[in-house]
Amino acid sequence: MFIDRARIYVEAGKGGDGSSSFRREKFVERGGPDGGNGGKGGDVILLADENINTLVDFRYQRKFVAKRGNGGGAKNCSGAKAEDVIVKVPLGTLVKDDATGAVLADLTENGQTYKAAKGGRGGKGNACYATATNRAPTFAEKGEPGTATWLKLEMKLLADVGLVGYPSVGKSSIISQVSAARPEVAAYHFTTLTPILGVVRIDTENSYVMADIPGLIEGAHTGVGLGHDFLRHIERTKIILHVLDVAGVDGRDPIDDFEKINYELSQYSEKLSKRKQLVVANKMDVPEGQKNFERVKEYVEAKGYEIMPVSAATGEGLKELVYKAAQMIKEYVPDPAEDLVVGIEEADPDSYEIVPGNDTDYEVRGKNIERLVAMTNFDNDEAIYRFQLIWRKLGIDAALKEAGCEEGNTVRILDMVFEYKENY
Ligand SMILES: Nc1nc2c(ncn2[C@@H]2O[C@H](COP(=O)(O)OP(=O)(O)OP(=O)(O)O)[C@@H](O)[C@H]2O)c(=O)[nH]1
Ligand SMILES: [Mg+2]
Repeated sequence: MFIDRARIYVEAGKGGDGSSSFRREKFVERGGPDGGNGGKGGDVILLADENINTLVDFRYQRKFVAKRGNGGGAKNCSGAKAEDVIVKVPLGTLVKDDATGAVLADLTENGQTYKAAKGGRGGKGNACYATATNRAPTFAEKGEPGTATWLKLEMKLLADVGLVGYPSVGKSSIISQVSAARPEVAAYHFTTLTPILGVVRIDTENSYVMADIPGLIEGAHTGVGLGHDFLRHIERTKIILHVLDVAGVDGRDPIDDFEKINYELSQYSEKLSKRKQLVVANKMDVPEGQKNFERVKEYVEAKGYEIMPVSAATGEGLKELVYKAAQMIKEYVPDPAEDLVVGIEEADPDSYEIVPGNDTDYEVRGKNIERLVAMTNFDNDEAIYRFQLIWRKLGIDAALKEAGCEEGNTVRILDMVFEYKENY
């Protein structure tokens, strides 16, 4: 079975908690604070590796969780950073956000990496909080949570040439003649059910990859037949070989086929409809083929395409076809707009929103405020005091009031719920 999509879960490690500790020395009754910082949590990193060919392994393992950083210790000992988790993926893996579908990365080169989940920063030890006015802070910061998310991995076949056409026009016959690929060839429609790759070797320096995909029919772009999924496979090819049964063995008209397939391509994506096309008039060994060829050629050329007569049965014209395709691949100039990776714009981390809560009157959501809550030890008065300072700095008090929050209302931030007090 051909697997080219996977859904995986990545979770980075939480930062280690900072330590709260005081020096103990023989003749010093009360030493200064010496709690060390926690270590950073492990990242989850995707790594493009040319030795990986499919996404099939992700059927067996789909969760990748990095460890948390070690906690800080006494005597200013920092906790150790947790190891990163490296996930190897094939070249050509497109990484998407599972929820939004936004493209996060396009791993096309060997060794290219993408940080899929970011380990949390270690919490600061109490030694960090000593100031002139507070020489003995008792609180330490907790580690920052790591990020976690579901990702969609998609691997498109990195073929240079895609064969498209109606079922039974001879796509598989052609690829099996020009490459070592041996797809099944038969007189019934939809013989080919999964895309197949073949390497066309011209000489030691010149070779390219051809993709044979299942036949397309009307409505393919909406998913009719087997088309929908497979059109994806040729989205990135440099050229398309549009194969016609010029003999009309099936009783269809090659010109009609040509128009219908092009319509399907254009409906599937604008990109595909603009892709360079070479029309292949197959089955020239059949007398009907010879008869139809001039008419089809005239029509196709008038539309601005080149056409080549071949016969997969006798091998006639295939050599010319293979060279012509190689030349077109060389001339291919990628459209810079096509490979644009859409970055995700990060919201201002200090920003937050106040919304009605599910089980509370209000809920505050925002990156930094949530981080602050996760990293604060609410059992410690000093930590709470620091929390309140930042809280005020962010202006959340005023914003809550503006949103209509009144004395005694409940407010949630992550898993912390508190009662709102005015002028607190
Ligand atoms: N006479 C003749 N028959 C051919 C030629 N090429 C293919 N055929 C026959 O046409 C039929 C279909 O060929 P395939 O190569 O399986 O066609 P396909 O386009 O891959 O079809 P699907 O995979 O079903 O989309 C088979 O019976 C082939 O033997 C040719 O050049 N001449
Ligand atoms: Mg086939």
